[in-house]
Amino acid sequence: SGKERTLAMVKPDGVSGSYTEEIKRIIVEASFNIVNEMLTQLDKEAASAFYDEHSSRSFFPDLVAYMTSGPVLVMVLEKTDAVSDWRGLIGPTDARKAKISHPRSIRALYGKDSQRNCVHGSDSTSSAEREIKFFFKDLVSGDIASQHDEL
Ligand code: YYY
Ligand code: MG
Repeated sequence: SGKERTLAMVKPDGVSGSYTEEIKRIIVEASFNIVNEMLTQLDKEAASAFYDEHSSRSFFPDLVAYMTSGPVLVMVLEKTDAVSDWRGLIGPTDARKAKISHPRSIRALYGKDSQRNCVHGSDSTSSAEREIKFFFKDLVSGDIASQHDEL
């Protein structure tokens, strides 16, 4: 099929703020299929590896501390143009800017600032492939039913 997959995550502020159900409703209403999901807790090593591309940035230590501060919900979303459509739904990185430029985006609705922005989305198809493998090692293609046993 022409369908594409992307990695979505509700970050610690989203889970602790009880926004998960509202975010999942937005996802389903936008015609994404949630093909896998997992509630997990990142440790320092995992958060650092996930955001490795930002390891030299000044915000990195704070980002890792935030990402390890509580559980996250990771989801694999599928639809045509999943990567760009999910990025469009979540809005700009800085939730304060999102509230002005994209007021109906998920980051505008539930995020707080450039760090506590509630959700993640892969920024390209190659990032999506890496990030899906990062969390769901066996979910490369084909049968995904067995993955649900681990929820
Ligand atoms: O892909 P996206 O999440 O929209 O933004 P990135 O520029 O890739 O940054 C990843 C992540 O890093 C962002 O979601 C929050 C955090 N961050 C930050 O804490 N402070 C910044 N000034 C920029 C990004
Ligand atoms: Mg990014």
